[in-house]
Amino acid sequence: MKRRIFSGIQPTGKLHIGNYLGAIKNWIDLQDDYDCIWGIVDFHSMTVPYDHEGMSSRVLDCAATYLAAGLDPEKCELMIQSRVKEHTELTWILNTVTPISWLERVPTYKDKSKRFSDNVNMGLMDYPVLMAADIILYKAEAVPVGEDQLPHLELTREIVRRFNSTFGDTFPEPKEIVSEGALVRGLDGQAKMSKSLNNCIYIDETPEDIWKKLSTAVTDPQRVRKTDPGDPKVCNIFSLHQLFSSKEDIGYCEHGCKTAGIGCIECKKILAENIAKELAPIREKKTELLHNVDYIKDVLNSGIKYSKKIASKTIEEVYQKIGTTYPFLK
Ligand code: AQP
Repeated sequence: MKRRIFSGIQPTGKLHIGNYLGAIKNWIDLQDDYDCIWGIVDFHSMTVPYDHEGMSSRVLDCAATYLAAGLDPEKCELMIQSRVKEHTELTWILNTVTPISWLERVPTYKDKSKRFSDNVNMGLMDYPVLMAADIILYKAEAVPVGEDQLPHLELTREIVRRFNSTFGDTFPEPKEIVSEGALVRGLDGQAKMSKSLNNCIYIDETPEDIWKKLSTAVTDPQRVRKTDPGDPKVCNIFSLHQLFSSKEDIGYCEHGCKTAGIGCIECKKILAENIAKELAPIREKKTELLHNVDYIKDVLNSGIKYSKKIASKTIEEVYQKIGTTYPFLK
């Protein structure tokens, strides 16, 4: 029996290279060895203001991106969170063992309640509990995530411990599998690359657009003129080279930057070419897939069916544990 893992991405917009490196690429590497369920976590995406009319096309876009990037439905399951109602059912139950104080200290809650201060809703605060439910509903033993998600996962373990000690051993404590592109910064060179921050290179970006975005991206702020030597360690463009470029290109740019042998434009051009080379096949495959929506529909329906089977079994067990089976009704 393969060990099970679950992870998901919220369809808040087109997926970017942070999602690709921090999540999807890692998922592809894991799909041979684990029983994998990859979610499109649409209920999560409702915790900040969103365009409800565009939800359906964002979910479809997300599924097409998963498949185009290399997730193989022969090896893993793709599903939509809201289609497996047990996710929200378990969230409610977990809410009853989760102190509010645990949620108030979550970094993304603090950040998003500042950024969306006119809509600090219960869902935003409850986001980590829904995430815990997503994972433990499938009794997933591990969760592949980027570094930004580690506090959420720690909270999941705390919730599991609280549930198990209150109602008896039910859920395993999920471990993290941290990906290589653990935290991709945005084109501003500061914040995490985020769909909601307009600092992204999207996975389906054309070579022209990749270049347009990189050409104005922030580099080492101390390097004002081409003749100033730069410091690759503080340059986000160099961090991206490490994720997309060959050893030779990385060495060439590192040396050229430190010695002022090359300027930032040349360094960015090499990066733009390397990113475009990696993303081009995904973009092409995605366009092809979006012409075959029936195929995407079949993949999702099959993943939803698979997930529901496991989810309903877990909920049945949870009902036993929490005392809501009511034999007198039978
Ligand atoms: N910049 C990033 N670097 C590395 N990994 C990242 N991930 C997201 N951004 C980066 C990884 O992608 C998975 C889920 O992402 P998500 O879209 O569900 O949530 P998010 O982290 O909130 O992503 P965004 O783009 O920042 O969305 P918005 O702006 O809508 O909140 C996770 O595995 C995460 O680690």
